[in-house]
This record gives sequence, C-alpha cells and structure tokens, in this order.
Amino acid sequence: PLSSAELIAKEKANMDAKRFKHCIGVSQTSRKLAQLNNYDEDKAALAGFIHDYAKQVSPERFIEVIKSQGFDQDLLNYNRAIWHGIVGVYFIEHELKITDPEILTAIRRHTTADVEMSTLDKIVFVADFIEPGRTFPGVDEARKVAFANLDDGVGFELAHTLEFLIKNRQKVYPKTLDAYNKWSIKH
Ligand code: DGI
Ligand code: FE
Ligand code: FE
Ligand code: FE
Repeated sequence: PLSSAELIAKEKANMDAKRFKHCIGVSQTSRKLAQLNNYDEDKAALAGFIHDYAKQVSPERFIEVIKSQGFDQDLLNYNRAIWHGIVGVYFIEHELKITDPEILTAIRRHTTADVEMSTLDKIVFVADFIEPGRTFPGVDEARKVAFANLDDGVGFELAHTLEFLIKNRQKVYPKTLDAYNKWSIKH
C-alpha cells in the first residue's frame, strides 16, 4: 500500500484546491458519522478522503476505461457526474492501490446510492452532501436529519437529488431512482 504521505500527494495532484478541500470536509464528516453509528472511524475517514479522486479525470479517459475494462456500456449514455464514482473506482484501485472492497463499494455508490447500502456506503453518501463546505438551501435540515438518523439522511438526500434532477430536466440514472424508492418513501 501507499504511505499516507504518498496517498495525500496523489489525491492533491489529481484535483484542484477547491475539490481537495471538499474531500477533507467529507473525510471529517465521515469520521463524525462513523462515531455516531459505531463504525470504524479511520476507515470512514479514508473512504471520505478519496471518494472524489476521479472527479476531474477527463471524459476521454473515462470513455476509454468504460470501453476497455468491461464496464456496462450503458454508462456511455451518462457523464462524469455518474462516472467518477462507478468508474472512478478503477483509478482508485490502480493509482491509489486501495483494495478494501467495502471502501471501493462505498465510492462506487457515493453519487447514485443503491437499494442495498452498507453502513459505510451511507456514511460516505451522506457526508458528501452535508460536509461543512456545502451551502445549498436545505443543508442545515439535511445535517440535522442525518446526524439524528443515518437512514433518514440517505432518504432526505435522495429526495433532494431527485427534485434537483427533475427541476433541471436531467437524466436520472436508474439506480438513483431505485434508491429513492427504497430510502425516501414514507411508510
Ligand atoms: O462529486 P460531488 O459533486 O461532491 O457529489 P456527487 O458525487 O454526489 O455528485 C453530485 C452530482 O451528481 C449532482 O450534480 C447531481 C448528480 N447526480 C446524482 N444522481 C444523478 C446525477 N446526475 C444525473 N445525470 N443522474 C443521476 O441519477
Ligand atoms: Fe462525487
Ligand atoms: Fe453525493
Ligand atoms: Fe464529493
């Protein structure tokens, strides 16, 4: 494995300063959510730190990897918003040498969520949405809900994301909709 200094250097070199700051924020919030939910804090902090490692990889490079590495070719109908988690894991394995399957799955699911979500998947998904640098209208309520109950945080975030996508007439990745149906519906 890479030393922490090497990992931090690679992360920093792969994104701009603003994105790096976001990753620090997600790491800190992941640690806090792990503590509240009896999960391994260091593992959550690491997953949060690297979750957006591939966010600024070029579309050309993503397309090349989707075509050559056995990914679902339907991914070509989407863009970097979807690719940087699902396909980003390819770069995280090869360049950051991360092999922990729980961490890789949490990163894969961090944008769209999924019907099945482990505690770590939920932590990274929610931390990404409520880290201290986020300022969108509704973020304070999202924080309140998520710190009180992690599952409710997932449901709140998915409803907010669906509203955003529909308002902007953006394509909904089927997994995002499946996740909304699982986590956001009131019983
Ligand atoms: O990478 P971040 O910006 O920190 O956060 P993220 O990985 O959660 O990505 C958020 C973006 O992804 C936001 O602009 C909404 C978009 N997104 C989430 N689900 C879908 C989606 N975009 C499309 N087109 N379809 C989705 O289902
Ligand atoms: Fe992301
Ligand atoms: Fe997110
Ligand atoms: Fe993020």
